Amino acid sequence: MPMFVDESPAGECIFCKLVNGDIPSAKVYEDELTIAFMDIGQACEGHVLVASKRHAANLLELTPEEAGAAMQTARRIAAAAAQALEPEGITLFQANGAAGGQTVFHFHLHVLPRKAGDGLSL
Ligand code: DGP
Repeated sequence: MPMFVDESPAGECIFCKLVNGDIPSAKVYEDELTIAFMDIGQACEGHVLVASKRHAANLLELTPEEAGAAMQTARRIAAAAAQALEPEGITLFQANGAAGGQTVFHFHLHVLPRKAGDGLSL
């Protein structure tokens, strides 16, 4: 039983379409379990999403292996951003369920390179 409502099950899910290459994305990394691509909204320069390849609505539906792989990928992206963009900080953000601020119901986490006073509110 899912913990929160999955408002975009696998067949209709935009990130599943993106993983399958049915819609375009600016992909920056992929491995067996995860994919990383530029967020369409670019809340800040270098805003990347790390998603599970398998459709899992949120963090609670990931296997421990997928959760570990997602964090490894986030670390890779953060390291690349630190080198390429020289941010002053990096925020990881991850929402679960509509009430938790999630708008795409396929597990992903945000990697946000930050500058002091950038005005980004999460
Ligand atoms: P959240 O609100 O945490 O569920 O984040 C969803 C993010 O997904 C939001 O920052 C915008 C992004 N997004 C939505 N649709 C697309 C898309 O088609 N392509 C890309 N690259 N990002 C998308």
